[in-house]
Amino acid sequence: MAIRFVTGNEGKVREAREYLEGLEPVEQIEYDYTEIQSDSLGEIAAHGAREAFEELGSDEPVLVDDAGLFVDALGGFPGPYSAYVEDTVGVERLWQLASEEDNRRARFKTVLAYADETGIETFEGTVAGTLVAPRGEGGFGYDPIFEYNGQTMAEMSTEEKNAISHRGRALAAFVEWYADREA
Ligand code: ITT
Ligand code: NA
Repeated sequence: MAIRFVTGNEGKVREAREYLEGLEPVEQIEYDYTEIQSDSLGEIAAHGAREAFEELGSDEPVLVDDAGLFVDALGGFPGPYSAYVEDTVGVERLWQLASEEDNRRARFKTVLAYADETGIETFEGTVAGTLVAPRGEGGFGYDPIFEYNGQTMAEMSTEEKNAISHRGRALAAFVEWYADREA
């Protein structure tokens, strides 16, 4: 059965489609679920998935992805506020802020929440990397400033990014659970 990925972000959809190819079709749905105020990406995603599944009707499962970039030297900023910071100050200026620090380590984290008529499950993925001056044309969001193993995520193909990224790891946990459940 098709999975409805509730997001306005086409980059997330591209990555999920690539990862879930051959398992289930992924359909993008734009539905403005309530993003509750919380420090926990898991709570935000689970709440959103439950609401979307209930409000959208039909028994097709839904997937919600709540992600954030956590900069070590900035106390985890922008974290759950990453979308807001990207829209306001932008990626380039976040890099400028981080470049003033000796410690340029950062983590990307995502929580996928899957909801169907039996309930909600969440899957988490994290990747640690280093912030650098922007490089690369691929990916989306903060990818040009996030380096892993010498390459920014914007320099990777979707497949390469999925192999190491927070989202790829969360998708791997999802697929493991999903395949077990179907068996
Ligand atoms: P939704 O409609 O799914 O909420 P969004 O882009 O608003 O889409 P989030 O609320 O999860 O997504 O915000 C996360 C922020 O982090 C946002 O600025 C994204 O562009 C960025 N982001 C998320 N995943 C990323 C990734 O894999 N690489 C780079 N930036 C990412
Ligand atoms: Na969002």
